[in-house]
Amino acid sequence: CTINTDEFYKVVLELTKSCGQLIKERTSSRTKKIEIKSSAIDFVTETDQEVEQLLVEGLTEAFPTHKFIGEESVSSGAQCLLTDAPTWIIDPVDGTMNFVHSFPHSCISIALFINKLPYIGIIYNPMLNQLFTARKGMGAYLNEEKITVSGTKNLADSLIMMEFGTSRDPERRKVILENQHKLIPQVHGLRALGSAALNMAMVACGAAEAYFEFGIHIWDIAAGELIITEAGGVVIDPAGGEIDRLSRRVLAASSQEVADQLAKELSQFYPERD
Ligand code: LIP
Repeated sequence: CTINTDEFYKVVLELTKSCGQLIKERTSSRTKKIEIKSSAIDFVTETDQEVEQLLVEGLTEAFPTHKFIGEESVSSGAQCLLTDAPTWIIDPVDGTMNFVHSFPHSCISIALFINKLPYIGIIYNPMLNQLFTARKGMGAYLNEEKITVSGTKNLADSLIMMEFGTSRDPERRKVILENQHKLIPQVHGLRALGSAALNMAMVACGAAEAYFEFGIHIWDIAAGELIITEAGGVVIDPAGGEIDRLSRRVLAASSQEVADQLAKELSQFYPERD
């Protein structure tokens, strides 16, 4: 049977928009309260925590049986468990380092999974007023205008998004540098917005051809996956083959062809699973 997500979508969209205003108001403040998480360059701010709490409270009030995987709840000890139950997967501020520096590329990333599959995906950057939305089988949108991937089929014609991550692990750094070294002479260019979700949104709207990263978590990519696939792109494992959402690895692209060509070039890194 088909699942009607109208009410879920209506509620989450309102909550996301109002939490976005909070992020926007706070972004230029020079006195953000910052704490360190997994490494000296992995931060959480009081805004991350507050936004996650507001989203979880609002959604729980509307849908008391729904489950959650939230970045900040998991880092304070909650389990990262994806079951068949309707589950909201939340990154309250994706691009926290950008937010800390008032670099205007941070967003709320929120997705609803049911039976372990994405049904709703929203990525909202309130600083630049970019609202990316998708619902299963209903297409992808930027500020209510339909978007599609660029359709590029050659790696040589591609703009590639990649990241430096929030870990200073030397092995990971080596792989990142190897991949830059290999790709620079083969593609149009490399970019890093500092937010997995916004990198994926760029692929979805045809502004970039691919994005890959090792070390992300399911909350960084959950909404982006649906937005990209609804826009006509693909999301796979960086070594090729099906995405494993808890493996902390992702490759998203404007076409299967670009995805396969990129996967073949990449040096691989396998972080510890979630
Ligand atoms: C960040 C990602 C970014 C990645 C960082 C981090 P956060 O999410 O969006 O792409 O490089 O490792 O995971 O911590 O700002 O929500």
